[in-house]
Amino acid sequence: MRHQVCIIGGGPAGLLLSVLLHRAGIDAVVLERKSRDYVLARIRAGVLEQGLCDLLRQAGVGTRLDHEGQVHDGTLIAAHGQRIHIDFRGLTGKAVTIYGQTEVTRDLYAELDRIGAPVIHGAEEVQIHGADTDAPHVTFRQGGQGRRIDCGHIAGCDGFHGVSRQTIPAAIRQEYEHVYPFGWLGILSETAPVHPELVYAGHERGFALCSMRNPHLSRHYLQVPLTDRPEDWTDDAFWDELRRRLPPDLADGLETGPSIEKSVAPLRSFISEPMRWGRLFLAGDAAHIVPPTGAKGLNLAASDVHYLSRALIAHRQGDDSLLDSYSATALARVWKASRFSWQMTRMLHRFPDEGPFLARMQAAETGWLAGSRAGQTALAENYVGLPW
Ligand code: RFL
Ligand code: PHB
Repeated sequence: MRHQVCIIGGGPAGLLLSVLLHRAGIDAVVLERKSRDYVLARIRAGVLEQGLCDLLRQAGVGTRLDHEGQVHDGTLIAAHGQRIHIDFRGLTGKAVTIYGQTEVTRDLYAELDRIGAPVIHGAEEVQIHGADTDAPHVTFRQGGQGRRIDCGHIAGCDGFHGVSRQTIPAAIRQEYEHVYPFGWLGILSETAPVHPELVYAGHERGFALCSMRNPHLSRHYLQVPLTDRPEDWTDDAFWDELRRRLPPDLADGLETGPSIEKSVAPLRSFISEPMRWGRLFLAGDAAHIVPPTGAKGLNLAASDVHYLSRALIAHRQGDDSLLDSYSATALARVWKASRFSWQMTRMLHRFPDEGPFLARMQAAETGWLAGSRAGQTALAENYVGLPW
């Protein structure tokens, strides 16, 4: 089998890249280890920057987003006794859109079906060969049978645990990692959001976030020790703890109900450089992970895909300059978003191993933010997304 581009991983990065390439007349195949149902059952990000929304429209998958996505002009930060409304629209002229990653993925699959672009599910033991040569190929097993794809370029969109990054020799790879000493316990419930905007709450008991997917579906998170498992938390215990961490008026209005999903995710910052080795290009979580506090994971995957798709399109027209600058261009944005996610995490969580000094620094930071238009503008500018 031969395809111009072989995309490893059928998460949002791989699927979006495939749609964009096909629209430009480039033939790409996606290899995904799991089933489509499995991929669509994953509950993840919910906040889309304008850049990602525009890219989805450009990919021809913006219709449902424009109907069902909720535009949020601001967010509420309730921390250390302060209640700070960050007016994205007033401070930056931009907003974010609430639309679940699951829905983005569903729309991308529908579009790939419509245009007849191949996605191979159940691809096991994927291996990349000759990425540093002019004739790379990928092998895998499907239903017990060995298969091979010859291609011009390979896009490694297979997430943090994928094979693509590991294919780059260790001597070439430089990895930067910061692991946080806690995780987020998240639940999805068929309840009304507690507030029209997202609420980021910093409390001495730990961080909490009230998010949503639509007016009848809420997504809430609590900072928990890394040792906690979802089954350690009953729904009642979750709601009780969330109430304790919210400002009293919001806690009083909190609608509770049974959880329909519950999971714990560890928090880490991770960046692997470079994002290119020969004809292999990494995009999304395969190259970097951010803690979810700044809602940047999915959005960074999208900016990588934007840079990579335009570089592969330029290559077909005989121009390799964008492929050559891909890694540096993508990483420059990745580092800035990682800094923002790290700083938001640092400002709002309880760090169990650090003493009262950090707590006072956090209080000073939120106190400053509450009274500073410059501080709020800086936060808003990063939250709505730095330019691509
Ligand atoms: P994905 O979504 O991880 O997709 C990678 C795909 O590659 C497949 N795969 C392989 N396929 C073939 N062969 C292999 N060897 C393979 N290994 C893996 C996987 O099955 C999968 O389908 O990466 P992508 O496309 O780069 O997208 C990135 C986003 O998914 C990610 O940044 C965000 O979801 C991060 N993230 C969150 N971001 C937010 O902004 N807000 C959130 O609330 C939020 N919650 C989360 C998250 C990430 C999580 N992960 C990865 C553990 C919650 C979780 C649990
Ligand atoms: C979510 O809705 O899942 C969500 C929103 C904002 C974040 C992280 C997750 O910062």
